[in-house]
Parts: sequence; structure tokens; C-alpha cells
Amino acid sequence: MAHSSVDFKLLRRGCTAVLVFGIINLLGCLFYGIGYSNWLSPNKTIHRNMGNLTLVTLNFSSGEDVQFPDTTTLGKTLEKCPDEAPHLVGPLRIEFSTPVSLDTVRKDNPHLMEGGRYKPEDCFALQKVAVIIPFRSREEHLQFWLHYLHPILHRQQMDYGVYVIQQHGENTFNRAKLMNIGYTEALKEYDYDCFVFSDVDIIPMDDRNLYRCFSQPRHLSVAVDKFGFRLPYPKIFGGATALSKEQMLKINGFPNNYWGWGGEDDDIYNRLSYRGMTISRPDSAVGKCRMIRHTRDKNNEPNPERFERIAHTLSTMDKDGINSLEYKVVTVEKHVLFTKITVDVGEPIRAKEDEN
Ligand code: UD2
Ligand code: MN
Repeated sequence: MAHSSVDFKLLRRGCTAVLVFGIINLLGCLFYGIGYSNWLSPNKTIHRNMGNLTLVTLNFSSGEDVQFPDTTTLGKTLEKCPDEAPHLVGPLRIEFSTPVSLDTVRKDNPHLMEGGRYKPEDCFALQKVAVIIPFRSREEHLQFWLHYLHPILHRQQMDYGVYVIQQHGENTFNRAKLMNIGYTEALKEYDYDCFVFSDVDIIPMDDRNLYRCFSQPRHLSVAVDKFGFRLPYPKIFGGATALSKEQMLKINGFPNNYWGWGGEDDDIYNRLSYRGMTISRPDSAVGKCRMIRHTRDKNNEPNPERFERIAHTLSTMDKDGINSLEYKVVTVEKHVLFTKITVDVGEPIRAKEDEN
């Protein structure tokens, strides 16, 4: 009796094991076979279509490339775009007296893909460029920027995307940190190899001023009307600049702790110079730019710490930059003309920083 009851128990255990194994298998098939893994994945974004606007409300947490038609699937092999784009026209008339509507800009640029993306159809672009604009409350400037820059970048035959990085809330503005965030977020979307960082109010006056990367970090806004069309000082690296991914990594990106106006551009210059790089510039005719006139923004007062900070770039640059970047993505909006990423950059923590 004792013997047969043991057998029965064994049989029952065996059946239970088979049943559990079966259920696990079934769940596995459902999970992977029908694509539930996608649905559950924390990296997936939720898109809500709102006419020409798609609102994405989850953080991107890792890098899935945006899919574009591969050159081979187009039924023809694309040649590399020429070094000198054939459609450039040279000097441009830039003026800001008549406001432009985004509707008009959209109609003028029918070739754009969602998120302010473009790549040439008839050749393979030389570089993949993410254009990053640090931004808050400058809607009118952004309209002019989009109106002038999209056709220029189109003629320059860039494979590019425009990213407006908007600082959320009312805290003191932090331009360099927004640019670090733009670099990081753009790379999550596409395998960019070049990053143009442009103030929203800087417009080039000549389309031969190429918004792409060079063997040395590029200063694009070299002859700005505000400075009498010349460099106010030789080391200036503000306005609009271009750095390759490699150049960005060499300098650990930009400083995150310049709050308010000024100094961050000189810190970036110091970083480049301490890593043995020099500034590349177009000549002063091709490098002419206009800056849309404006007064100082609210919550972007001159940073009283800037001189002290610039004096210590060498000792701070390795611990403050891309490797220490912290922020929260609030929203990602995919417009036709640009991707707008609104971010919480935090606020200055003076006491903690003073310890460094
Ligand atoms: C100069 C530099 C700029 C930067 C700044 C000091 C040039 C041509 N420009 O510009 O690159 O180094 O000095 O920080 O060398 N912004 C907003 N909303 C704000 C505040 C700033 O969108 O509330 C953005 C916007 O893209 C703006 C940029 O930050 O163009 C720079 O701020 P600015 O235009 O007030 O500074 P500005 O003209 O003195
Ligand atoms: Mn400005």
C-alpha cells in the first residue's frame, strides 16, 4: 500500500510538471510569436496623431534607428552626393520685417518627412547631420529660422533632422545643457555623425556656409551683423557651430552647469583647445550671418559665476559633460518642420557645486 501511494504521488508530480511546461511554452509562443514583446517593451513610444502633429509621451530610453528606405530598396544604387552641392546660390537676402507662418513654411518644404527630417533623393548624403536648437519662448525666431534654414539645408544636400530642445518651466536658462541633451536624444533616433548647434536667432546669409562637420570643430557664425560682420574676438565659439560625434566625445560634450547668459561658449572653446583641436571657419564673406534683434530673455540674466568657471575648464571638463548629464524628457512632439523635445533640466544646485 505504501509502495503504490508513492507511485501515485510520482505520477501526479510528473503530470503537474508536464502541465506547467506546456503553459510556459504557450505563453512563450504568445509573447514572442504574436509580437507582445513589442507591446510590453519599455522602450516603445506611444504616438498620438493630432493632424500634422504626433505627440510622443514616453521617454526614449534606448536607440532604435528611425527606418528610412534603404538605397538598395529604391531599385537603384545612389551615388555619393558631390562635395560641392550643385544647387547652391551664394549670397541670400535675409530680413525679418514680415513674419512668416508655419503653414507657409510647410507648403514651401513639401519634401520634409515627419520630425523635420530630410535626405536627398538623388544621391547618398555625405554626412548625417542633427541640427540642435536650444530653445524657450522664441516662437517668432523659430519661424524665421525654419523658413530660411530648411531650403538652405535642402540645397546643401544634407541627410538631416531638426531638433528643438525646449527648456521646461521658468528656471534659469541653460543653453549648453540643452545642447548636450539634443546630442543625446538625436542619437537615440538615428545614427547621426555630425551635430550642428544653432541659436534660434542666427541665420546664415550665404548657402555656401555648409552646415556640416569638418576635420576640426567648425564655427559657422563668423561674421554676424550684430558684431559688425566680424569676429568680436578670435576665440569666439558661440552662435552656430558644428562638431562631429568624434569631436563631441573627445571633449566630453559641453558643460552642464552654466546657468544664465554667457561663458558656456568660451568653456566649449577651452575644451576643444585642451584636447588639441583648433577652430575651422568659412571665410568672412561666406560666413556672414544675421542675428534677429532681441532683448535679454527673462530668466537668462548674465551668469555671475562665468569668469570663475571658465578659469577652471581643464579641471572640470572630464567630470562635467555628456558623462554626467541628467535630465527628464517631458514631451516629444513630431512636427513636420522639426522635432520638439521638452526637457526638465533641473536647477542650479549652488551649494553642491561649490564643493567641486
Ligand atoms: C551670444 C552667443 C550665444 C551664446 C550667448 C551666451 C553669438 C552669435 N551668440 O548670444 O551663442 O553663447 O551669447 O549665452 O555668439 N534662448 C532661448 N530662450 C531664452 C534664452 C535663450 O531660446 O529664454 C536660446 C536661443 O536659441 C538663443 C540662445 O539661447 O538664440 C542664446 O541666447 P541669446 O540669444 O540671448 O544670447 P546672445 O544673443 O547674447
Ligand atoms: Mn541672440
